[in-house]
Amino acid sequence: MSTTWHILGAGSLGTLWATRLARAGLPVRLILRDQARLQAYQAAGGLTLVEQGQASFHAIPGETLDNPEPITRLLVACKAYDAQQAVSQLAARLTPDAELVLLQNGLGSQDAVAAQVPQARCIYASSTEGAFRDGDWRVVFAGHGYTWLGDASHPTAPFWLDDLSASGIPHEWSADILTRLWRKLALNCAINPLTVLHDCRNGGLLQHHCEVAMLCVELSELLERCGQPAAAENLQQEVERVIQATAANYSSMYQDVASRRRTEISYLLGHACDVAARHQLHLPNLSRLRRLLVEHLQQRGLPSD
Ligand code: NAD
Ligand code: KPL
Repeated sequence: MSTTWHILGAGSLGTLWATRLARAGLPVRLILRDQARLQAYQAAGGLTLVEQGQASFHAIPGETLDNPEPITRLLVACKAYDAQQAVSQLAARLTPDAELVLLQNGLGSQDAVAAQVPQARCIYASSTEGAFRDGDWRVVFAGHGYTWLGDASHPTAPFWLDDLSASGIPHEWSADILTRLWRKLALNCAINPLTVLHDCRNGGLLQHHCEVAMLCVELSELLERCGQPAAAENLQQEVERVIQATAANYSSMYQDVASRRRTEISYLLGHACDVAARHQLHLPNLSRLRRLLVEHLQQRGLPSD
């Protein structure tokens, strides 16, 4: 009998995982915030996955955070700023051998979650898949990608990666997950805030080559200082490649600001600046970028943390 996948965070990525796992015949349960959300979900009867224009319906059972059933496998698919609090609400339900998969972008939230549940194994993930919701309980699979998973303190891959293979979720066990997360964080720091401040698509940054280059120099210095030299290798080249390859896209931070959603700034640029300060590293361009971004968010009445 397969272990049930509990999914915490019925948003874009959580429902993208839930529907694919359920489609493969695996047991899945969605954890909703409260009784009102559960009732709304039950009225819909399940989740709809839209993939290449084709919609499929999945009647996945739902429950609230305070359901008494124990949890052995938990996919945490909340935003970085919600993950710690959401997991704390479930801590008492985790079995002694519980395993958590943390899908949050950036860094900082994963360690906070792991400290909250020291008895559980926390597996960190970094994903380049893309999904968005086009209605309540509907998810559109927008960008095929890859998910790397790893556990910096325990190199053995869990046996349940087979569930991901069976579900068609492209993935790889990574021995250097922190390097991957730092590299993605650096890419996001070099691109996303500038797209917000210059009000442009990623490709618009081709007009701001020097600004991008100066950020890459400082980000590389930071990565080297905090023990991640591999994440610093050819960073500027990679940033330029991503800007070219995604020139027509708006960055995720740009989209958050445009839709007046809270950004994950504290786990991206904020985390980079905080770690630099801890290492007494003076990075003037990165600090200025953070200050300008915070001002920009505050002027628009958006949270700046
Ligand atoms: P989302 O906002 O669509 O979904 C998060 C969900 O968590 C929401 O439904 C929210 O209501 C729920 N939630 C928050 N607190 C909760 C609580 N206490 N109890 C129950 N539910 C709670 O976010 P998303 O786009 O799926 O992103 C999740 C994470 O994955 C982020 O860190 C994001 O950066 C990362 N990510 C997203 C994508 C993507 O394409 N969407 C791609 C790669 C990485
Ligand atoms: O991941 C991204 C994002 O928009 O969050 C890219 C496309 C790499 C830009 O930083």
